Amino acid sequence: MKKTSTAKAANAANTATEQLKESIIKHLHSTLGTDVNKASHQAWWRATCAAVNEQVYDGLRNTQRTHYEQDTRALHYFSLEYLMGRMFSNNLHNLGIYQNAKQALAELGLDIADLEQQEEDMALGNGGLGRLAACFIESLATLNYPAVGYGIHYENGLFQQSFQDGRQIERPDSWREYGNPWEICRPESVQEIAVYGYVETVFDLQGQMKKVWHPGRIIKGVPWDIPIVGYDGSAVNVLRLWESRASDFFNWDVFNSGGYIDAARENVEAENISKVLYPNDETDAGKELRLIQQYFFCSCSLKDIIRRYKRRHGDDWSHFGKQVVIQLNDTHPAVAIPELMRILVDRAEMAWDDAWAICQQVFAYTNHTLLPEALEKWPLRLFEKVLPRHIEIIYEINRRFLLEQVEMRWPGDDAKKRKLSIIEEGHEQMVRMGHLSVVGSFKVNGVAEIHSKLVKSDLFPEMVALWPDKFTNVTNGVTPRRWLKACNPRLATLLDAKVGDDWPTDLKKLHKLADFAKDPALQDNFMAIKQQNKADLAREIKKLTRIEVDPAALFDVQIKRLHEYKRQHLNLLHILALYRRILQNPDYDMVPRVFLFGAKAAPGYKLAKEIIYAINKVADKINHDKRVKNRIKVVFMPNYRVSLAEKMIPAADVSEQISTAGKEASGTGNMKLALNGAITVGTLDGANIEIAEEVGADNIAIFGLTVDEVKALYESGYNSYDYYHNNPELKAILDWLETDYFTPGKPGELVAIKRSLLEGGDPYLVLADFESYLAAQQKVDTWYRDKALWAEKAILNTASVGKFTSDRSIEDYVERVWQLKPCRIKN
Ligand code: GLG
Repeated sequence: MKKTSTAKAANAANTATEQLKESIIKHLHSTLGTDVNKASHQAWWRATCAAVNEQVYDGLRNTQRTHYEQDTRALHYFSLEYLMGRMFSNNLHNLGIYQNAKQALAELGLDIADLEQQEEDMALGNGGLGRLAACFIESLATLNYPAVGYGIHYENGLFQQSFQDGRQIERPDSWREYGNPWEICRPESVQEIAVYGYVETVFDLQGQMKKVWHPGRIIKGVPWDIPIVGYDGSAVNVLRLWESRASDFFNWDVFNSGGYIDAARENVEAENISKVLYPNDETDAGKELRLIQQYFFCSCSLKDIIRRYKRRHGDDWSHFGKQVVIQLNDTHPAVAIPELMRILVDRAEMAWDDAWAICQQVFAYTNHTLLPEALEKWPLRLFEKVLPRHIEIIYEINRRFLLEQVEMRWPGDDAKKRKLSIIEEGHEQMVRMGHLSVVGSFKVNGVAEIHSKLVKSDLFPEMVALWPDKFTNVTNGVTPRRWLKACNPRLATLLDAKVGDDWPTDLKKLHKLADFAKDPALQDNFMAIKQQNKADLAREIKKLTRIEVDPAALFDVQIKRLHEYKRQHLNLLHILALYRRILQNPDYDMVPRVFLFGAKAAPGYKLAKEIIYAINKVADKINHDKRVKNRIKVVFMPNYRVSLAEKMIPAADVSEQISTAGKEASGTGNMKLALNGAITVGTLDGANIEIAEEVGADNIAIFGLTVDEVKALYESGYNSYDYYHNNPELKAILDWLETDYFTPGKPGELVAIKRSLLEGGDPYLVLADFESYLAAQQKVDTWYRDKALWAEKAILNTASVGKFTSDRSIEDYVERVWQLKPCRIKN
């Protein structure tokens, strides 16, 4: 019985492989217009994508039809960023045809790994916020929730990074220069939006006052759809990204009056809107183009949602709030709130209160950071110029809020009004997008327990007093399909055998592994896989940097955007301490370590770039110093991005999560690394706290000040010089940076770091945490010497982090915010 069913399965797989092979060749001929004899890897890759798309599109049609027939309530995720990475292997895995494709390609004489490398990363995001959006839309499809992701179809994603003499060089990232096989242009769903101009007050025949906006410019939004394939043959949802173009209608006017050149110029200006992603992470851009980007995609998306709603409900708005929920990914899309009000009040001629009631059913807001420099504020003058009607609407939202909420609660308290007003007073008036988001949303969430608590206590305490039920937490998560199954196939296969193959959709199942954590056989298998992954990465390191590293060494990984609060320079100080100890004691006993960094610095963030430079210079010195005898290697991997993360994470032994407590809202790299069996060296910050709860204190190296201690230290007056003078090792290291030891003939080149830590006041308490950090690293060193002990800890990390699947995050959102129902897709 068993035998025949296995035979049947094998037959089915054979047929699937055969069909795929035929389809690939068909597409090589008819889509790519080339032949097996002369096709490049690029052509084979594209032909394979086209073959895969046949199945993707089936799912897409079925999903769209089912959603329409059942008139489902749907989530609309509004995000200025989606950090998708590559789609190829994920689509294959999620369709359940990875092995078939691998086999089909092998029979055609091709290695699937070579084809995977053909795809450019879709890097339409900066870091955690954009990658979270990507994980979420994948989980939504997997869990069969009706959902659309909305964003911008940037022509250039996050810049490509290289190093020249250790310094970061940025180059544009034209990811779709030769087209992208995963996207579908939908000219039938083009939208037009307006900006600039002026507002006229008119009176209708009944004497009713009306506001009429006469726009200064019309811009066309062209939608590109990226199908998002759920795991295990579930739904195929859509990520809809808007590209800006000059409006045909507008151009003709100028053209007819003889202004061909002017028309061409306006064309360029319109197209600039979706030209480039702002490369800032955790800082506010505050630029006119950025505001227009935000408004452009929000307005296009709202019109798209309304068009779809009207197809079913016509002008009856009474179901809108039941059918539509919009999640604002940070404040970036907050302008959607006044835009929906404008559409309802000015266009649909709805009474203000009715329109506001709808808004308050529709919007929810996720806060991703407490850093003041990231909280968006727009100069009122600029807002007025770009969106003259919206600023009036914001005034009215604010007037009612201050009158009906703030004044009722704190009568006569002008200080409260000043603090809570959406308009900030001062020498330049500003629109506070965080305030607007809270006032306009029915739910506000932070992204980890501690962060959500701080959002309430430190960021919006008065808003909490007004609306205690509005605030909630949803701890972030990551998709185990990409971040384990696809990126770490060796470990995935082991897990299939040990806990069953349904862990990708039920990550808590990994907990079964904990029972075998002490089993020498499992330990051997687990660590052998880690070893192979490290050997693969070592080859990649050699290829990218020409540096040779020993896969037997401990791989210590810090991968994330470069930012002072993330403290890559604390990591550097540890490296320098070890190096100095080796120079002072040639026999210094330490576990050989490879320190791996991956990070892009915002092009305008000077100190971040100095930190990259310093790490590269120190790396160069240490890697060539014979006295080190390979006990330390330092590698800064160029152009860190999703596809590089997929190679680094499976090979990590240690995960560096060392932000100043209270600064990292959650982190998600911490989750990916622990899931792949890395041991965290981390502060009690963001989701590290929850990771520590899950894996247990013995399986994580926690160090440093807590959030409360950080606050107390700031309040008592932190003086970093105290640490400098009291710790001779620390002092020696910082002084070292001032010499020309790492930059021969050019003393002082690395002094920026020392300056910021001393004269600069050390805003992120690097020196305060230095000693405790080194102690934690010493502990890790000791653990690593005991192979069985280390294996047990690594296994327990993988076993214990089931909570951090993005499926759980999505279920939390559904329950606490979105109130959606899953929808089974009919074939
Ligand atoms: C933020 C935070 C991260 C968080 C991510 C996703 O800094 O801590 O994990 O969003 O919520 N701006 C970010 O990347």
